[in-house]
Amino acid sequence: MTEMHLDGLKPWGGLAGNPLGTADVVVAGIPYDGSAVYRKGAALAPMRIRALSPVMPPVTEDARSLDGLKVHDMGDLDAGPDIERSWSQVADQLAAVPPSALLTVLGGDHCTAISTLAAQARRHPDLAVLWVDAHPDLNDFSRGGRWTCGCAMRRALEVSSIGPARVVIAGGRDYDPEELEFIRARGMLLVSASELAGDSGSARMVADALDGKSLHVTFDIDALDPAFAPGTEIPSSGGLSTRQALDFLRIATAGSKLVGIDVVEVSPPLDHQDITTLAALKLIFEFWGMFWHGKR
Ligand SMILES: [Mn+2]
Repeated sequence: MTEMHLDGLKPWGGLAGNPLGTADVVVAGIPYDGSAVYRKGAALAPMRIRALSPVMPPVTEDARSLDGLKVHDMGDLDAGPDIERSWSQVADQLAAVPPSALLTVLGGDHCTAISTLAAQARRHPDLAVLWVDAHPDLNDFSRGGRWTCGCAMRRALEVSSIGPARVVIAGGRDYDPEELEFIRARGMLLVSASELAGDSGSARMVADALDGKSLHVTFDIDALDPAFAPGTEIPSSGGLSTRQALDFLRIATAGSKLVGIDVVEVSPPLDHQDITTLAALKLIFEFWGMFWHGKR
């Protein structure tokens, strides 16, 4: 692979380096992929995302500056070899971030969201969640265990006490029958990748469901089509373009108070010329723009 020249450029578009107490955005990595059953590699994502973060200009795609946005990067949090044992310690560290800051977590496989959502539920008791993913991850038991990726949301809801009705799933296209059962029985809103690709009506329906709520977005990069994000544990065809995902996020979160995002399942060893890492960075910077400009 040809390495990128980043001489003279600073991490996170030059926005980082502020103290935790005054930061508008706090970044943390969870370099863990012990729950990935198909292919590993997501543990290397925080390092790669950080390494390439200097290429991002502190300006959003709609030509608005992120100047003044204070970012603090607290580094990586150690989940050890087994998230079933470590999720609460990781959650404690994230929960200590002042609630006024937008939390930005770099996974890890999707089971790192168990810690992230547990922390967010403590920081924001009225939390709603937008789960953007090709898969709902709602199995009680999947592919040999209860703490595998196919169970990530099921475990996260259990340990965080977030009610399923407070979660919207978007971008879905691969389901286990048990998951659909759970979604129907709990009255969850599921908007498929096909519906999102169709027109903006389904994005506005999601916006209605999330209106006025403190919102955390957990973004599994496999929500994007493999053409746009090939470096992931289990690519799923028929997904969103990065363009569709950004437009969806903008519409769906317009009426919410944004409190955090985690981007998971980026797997640098499976990537091609960093396409997937750069897609993750684009999502993060545009989300920061939605947060920053939405506050003003
Ligand atoms: Mn997932």
